[in-house]
Amino acid sequence: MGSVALASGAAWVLAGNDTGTMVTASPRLYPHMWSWDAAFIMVGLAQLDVDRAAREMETLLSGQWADGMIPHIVFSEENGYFPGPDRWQTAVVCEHAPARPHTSGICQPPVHAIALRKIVDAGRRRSGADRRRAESLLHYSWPRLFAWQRWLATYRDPLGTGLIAVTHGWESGMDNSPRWDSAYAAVQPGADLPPYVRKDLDKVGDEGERPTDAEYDRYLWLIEEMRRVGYRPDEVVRTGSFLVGDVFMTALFALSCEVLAELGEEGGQPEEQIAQLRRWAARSRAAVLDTRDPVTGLARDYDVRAGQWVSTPSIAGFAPLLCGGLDPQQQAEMLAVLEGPDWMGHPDLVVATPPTVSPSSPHFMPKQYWRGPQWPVISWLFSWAMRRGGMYDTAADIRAETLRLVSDGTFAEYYHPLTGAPLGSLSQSWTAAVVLDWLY
Ligand code: 2M8
Repeated sequence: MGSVALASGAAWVLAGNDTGTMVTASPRLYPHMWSWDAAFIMVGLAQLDVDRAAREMETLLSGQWADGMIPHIVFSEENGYFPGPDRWQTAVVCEHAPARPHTSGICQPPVHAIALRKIVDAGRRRSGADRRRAESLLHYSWPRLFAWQRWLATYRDPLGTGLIAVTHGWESGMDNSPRWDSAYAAVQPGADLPPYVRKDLDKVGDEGERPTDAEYDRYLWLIEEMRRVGYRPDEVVRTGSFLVGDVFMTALFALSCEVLAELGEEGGQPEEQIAQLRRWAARSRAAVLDTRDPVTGLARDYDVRAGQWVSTPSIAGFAPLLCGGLDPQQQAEMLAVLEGPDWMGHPDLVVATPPTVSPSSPHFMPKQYWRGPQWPVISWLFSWAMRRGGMYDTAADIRAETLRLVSDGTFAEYYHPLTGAPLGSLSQSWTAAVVLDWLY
């Protein structure tokens, strides 16, 4: 499929998934708004329609909790996803959760400042109404995104080092990555876990592309623990069975603090808050660099409950390339590993983009969700951050190769790295959105 057809196909996917106030993450599997999906969707919408992109941000922020957390799901009126509002019961047990819209009670990676950057830039490139809309969105969103970053800095830095922790694998966005296997192994679902029925399995081509039932029991048990402490962020961190310093999330936190600080300078926001964002960014960037494995040089997660590093290699190992901070020599070395034969340069890959797990690793499962497939949205994120960090060649290569991967026009959630077959949900909004950004 050529670029023009691909761009129209991508716009068509976003229009098809648009309920009017939200573009759902996908038509059947994910009929709601997911926090980080929404940010990438805004990046795509900004190229098509600044006002529509701005409304997407407003919908997301309508679900923001009173304490600043942006929840990982803002629910639509659809009933096709489990766990839905009845299971989460956030507004029933937590005073910070909005009564409407219904939301989940955990968060996802903070990439929303990147979306705001994209909408503001798109508005400023145009004139009149678009520019005014973007400037007023900046004014409206900035304090809210500041509150979101502050929530993470306040509640999710259990070690006090700037390493941002997740309390559920879903918060990382990489649900069943082998990064979380050891931490999940220690989660014992209680005998009183209320029964449930999954709704995801009949919505993908092959059940083997989704997490297992044993994994789902743990996902649901962690939610049950949180519900029982009323989703109070300090209690969740103090008592939950799962607490891992997530190096990928931390890098995105640092990056977003910087981007938000820049937007704040342009938009005349309070100097003290801008300075605070820069302090958080510096601290978390340093925390990311401190996680590097002395042998492989790759960044690692830290299991706070077990008190140990998680050395399972995954795409998150390249987190320093997202937030910067490496010296030129170290950066060149890390890029060489990423582009080398264990990762993007692996001879069996159909396209040279980062797989979520190295094909050389014993953990690699080529069609299983976050255990090996290539995710166009992750490629976009690396490409965007690399351009920002001056790694132009790799950024351009990743863009070109991902566009080759998605040229089948299915806009799949993820792709089989060894065959290029589309996997998971088709017509996945964030895939379409990042393609649009690249083609405009
Ligand atoms: C996937 O996660 C959800 C749970 O949040 C699921 O499997 O039901 C992940 O890929 C996540 O990163 C993504 O935001 C979400 C919606 O696309 O789906």
